[in-house]
Amino acid sequence: MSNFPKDFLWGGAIACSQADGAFNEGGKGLSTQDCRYFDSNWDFNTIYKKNAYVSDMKTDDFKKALACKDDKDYPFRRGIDFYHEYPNDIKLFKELGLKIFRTSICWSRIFPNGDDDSPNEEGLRYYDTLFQTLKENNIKIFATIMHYDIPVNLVIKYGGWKNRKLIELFERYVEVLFTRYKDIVDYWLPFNEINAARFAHWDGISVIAEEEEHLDQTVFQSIHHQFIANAKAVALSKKLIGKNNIGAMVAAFTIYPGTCKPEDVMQTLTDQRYSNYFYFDVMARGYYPSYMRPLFEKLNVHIQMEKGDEELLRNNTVDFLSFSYYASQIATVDEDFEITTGNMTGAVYANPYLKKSDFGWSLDNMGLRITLNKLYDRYQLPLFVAENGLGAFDKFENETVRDTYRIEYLKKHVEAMSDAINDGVHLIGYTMWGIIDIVSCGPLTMDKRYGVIYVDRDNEGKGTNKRYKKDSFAWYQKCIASNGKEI
Ligand code: BGP
Repeated sequence: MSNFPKDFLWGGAIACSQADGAFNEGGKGLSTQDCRYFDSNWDFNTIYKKNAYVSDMKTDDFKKALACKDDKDYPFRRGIDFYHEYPNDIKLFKELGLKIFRTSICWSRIFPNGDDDSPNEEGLRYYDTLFQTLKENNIKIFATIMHYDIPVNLVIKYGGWKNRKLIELFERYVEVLFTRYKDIVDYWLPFNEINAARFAHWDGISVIAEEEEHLDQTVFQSIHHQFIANAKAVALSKKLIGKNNIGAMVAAFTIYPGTCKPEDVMQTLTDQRYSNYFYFDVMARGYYPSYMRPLFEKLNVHIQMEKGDEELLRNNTVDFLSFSYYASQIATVDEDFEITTGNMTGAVYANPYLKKSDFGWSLDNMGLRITLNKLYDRYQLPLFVAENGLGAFDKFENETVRDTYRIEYLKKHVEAMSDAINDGVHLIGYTMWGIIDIVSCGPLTMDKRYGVIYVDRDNEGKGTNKRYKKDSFAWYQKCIASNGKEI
């Protein structure tokens, strides 16, 4: 039994920094994600077990990256060469039957230094042809405007998102995109996982944590700048587009109380507020929630607001909410649960009732149904699952991958969405994360694969770079063709 509406948007998602490559082509400037260093000699057991977020940039590593002109130690500089391969990849997406494709636009392709007097026409032409090719294949476009990567010059010259100047520069960037692509892009996301700032500082706000005297102040002030930038993007969309298609996105941390002890239930509410609701509240309700005051006092954080900020937030809330969902976690005040990992978090309590992925993430399809219901109850806005998928070690044999484990995961999460729709949730779409294998965000490896399409490329970038269909390709193709009935 499937409850999906007939116009449900079945899709797939990638991020330009993890897929495009061509880091120094087409007039592109170096971006912050091009500077994330990778060493094949690292102890990957530790990295995977701790989800050691190898992204939190260090001063020396940044200097080294700026001096390096090749992609050997920088996997995001090569990705899977989507920049050149996309015409063939889109043919595969078409064969899959995708209704919508989510990718991000690379700020440093459009403004190589972020503060250039005028945009880079060659960068715009790349997106002209990419978006045109998607449209010719009858695939809608879900564009993320900033998915962790900004021009490195904005870090060197301004210090990243802690500098309020980035609001103005982001607004210029958004205005160019809305003017050029308002008739071809169907859904816009100004920021990917705007709550990343607290967990992955380099990815979220392009700040080098070790250089910050008062990191909490920097984090929340930077997030404020992104809230204002988001509101300005909403205001611009009303002026230039008028289609109510601007969304917010948060990495959903679905949290359960470790026990029925009331203190654990209160801890769960607090954690859920601080890690998720805070971000959606500001962008969907238009003001800072009062429950943040105790946290700001505890962390000695004082948000510097400028005249007009509060009004801007109140008058420019988003049209839909989206989130990434991979796993759930636990909150508890004193029970000693086993420690495991999760998206962006190096250590979370493991749920004794749930199995874990190859990378320690707690597999919980019911958590997706719960998240959808809780968000819809709270905001009564259309919802979009912008990321969901299973990162796993795939075994490539006879030109395919027998990924029954991924089919199992996806089947259960499709059922969870169907149940949520039956519960009354207004769910408009689903873009499976890593529809094609790309460089993973945390560990920077190809080994951690999400795709229904395999890419023959290893962690060092070696391989034919050819694409192959995994067993999950045919499964997803049938799921889409039957609108979620045949899974
Ligand atoms: C999210 C990011 C994506 C993606 C995903 C999976 O936080 O928005 O970019 O990478 O995490 O994480 P990973 O690739 O580390 O498994």
